Amino acid sequence: MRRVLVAGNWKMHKTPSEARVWFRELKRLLPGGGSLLDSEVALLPAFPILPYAREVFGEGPVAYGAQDVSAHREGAYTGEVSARMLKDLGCRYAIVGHSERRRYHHETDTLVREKVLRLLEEGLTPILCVGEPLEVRERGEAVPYTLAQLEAALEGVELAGPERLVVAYEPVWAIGTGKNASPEDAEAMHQEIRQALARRYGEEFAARVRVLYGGSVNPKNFADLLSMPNVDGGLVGGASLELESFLALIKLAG
Ligand code: G2H
Repeated sequence: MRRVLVAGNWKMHKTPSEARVWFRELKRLLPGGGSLLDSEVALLPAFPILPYAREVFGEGPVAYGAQDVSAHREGAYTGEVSARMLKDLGCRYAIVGHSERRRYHHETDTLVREKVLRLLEEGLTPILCVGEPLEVRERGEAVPYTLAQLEAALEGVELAGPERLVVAYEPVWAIGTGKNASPEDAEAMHQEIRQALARRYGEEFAARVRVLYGGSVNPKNFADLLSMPNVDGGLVGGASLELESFLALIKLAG
């Protein structure tokens, strides 16, 4: 019912020239250039790389998108990139609310919600990141903390369909640390997220929204995570940077 999504969040890695070579190689190595996969593959590189993603992948099966978007539509906002610009570049997705943005750029739930709205207005699908820091998990408050982020980002947000939203559960303590959540812990949180989506959008709708896991996904732990009924793919950082490991993840996703 839900197509597995393997999304590579490159963060601030690779130059445009490096990425262009990498994209061509990926396309060459994917079965049918990606058209023969059951899963969906998406690449989320830094903004200056996006024109090369369009050049190589165009409107083909490999999707691409951005790691962030402005909360504003247009105007005097130096350094910002609008959803309209991303749409013009052919982006299907953009990450919002990644914990690195929340932490280093002080992004609030209110801002994250505005970004979700800007993306939806332009027909892009937000990959909405939620997840708790270690101290919150240790206090036993991971679920309410994560669901509060989810609820705040989706407050009053109407979705034209379940494919218009992807949620990524990324426990902060698992990001780039080599320490992933256990498949059971991930599944428990994904169930909570889906139930919260069901309360807001209805059971049937929520059953079709993809919920990804993110945080130290690698070819060794991905199969176990994917075997969980509510884990619909991965938002992958480090392991998406090398062709070999990214291809291995895609193979596991089918
Ligand atoms: C979590 C993830 C990608 P990594 O941030 O969103 O990165 O797989 O390196 O933990």
